[in-house]
Amino acid sequence: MRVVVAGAVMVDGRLLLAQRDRPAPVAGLWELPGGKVETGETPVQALVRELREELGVEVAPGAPLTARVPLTADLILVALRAELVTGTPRPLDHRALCWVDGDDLRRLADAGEVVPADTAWLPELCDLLDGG
Ligand code: 523
Repeated sequence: MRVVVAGAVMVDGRLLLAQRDRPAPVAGLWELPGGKVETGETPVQALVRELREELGVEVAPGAPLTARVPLTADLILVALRAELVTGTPRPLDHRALCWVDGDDLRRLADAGEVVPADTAWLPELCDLLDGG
C-alpha cells in the first residue's frame, strides 16, 4: 500500500489550495498540495519535501485530518495540517494557488471545482476554517 500525503496549510483563517495542471481528468481542479511518499520516507518527511518542491516553502507538519481516502487498491490519500515556517507559497508545479475561507471552500466544492478525493476533508476543513 502506497501513501499519498497532502498538506492543509492555514494562515489567518484561510486554507491554501493548489490548482492541478495534470492529468486531464483533474486539471483545473483545486487540491491540498502534496504527493506520493517515497520508499524510506515517513509521511511527514514526504510532505516537507513535496511542499518544498511544489510551493518553495518550508513547513512543519502537524496533526492528521481524520479522513483517509482510498484512491486505488494500493494507494491511500492522507492529509496532515502543516504550519508555514518560511517562504511565500508559489505555484512551482501547479497552475495557480489560492487562499480560501470556509464559504469559498464550500462554493468551490458545490461548483465541482475540488479534486474528488479531497472532498472527503470538506467537513473537517470547513469546521477548522469556520472556527477561526
Ligand atoms: N491526489 C489527490 N488529492 C491530492 C493529492 C496531493 C493527490 O487525489 N490532494 C491523487 C492524485 C494522484 C495521486 O494522488 O492520483 C498522486 O498524486 P500526485 O500526482 O500529486 O503525486 P506525485 O506528484 O508524487 O505523483 P507522480 O507524478 O507519480 O510522481
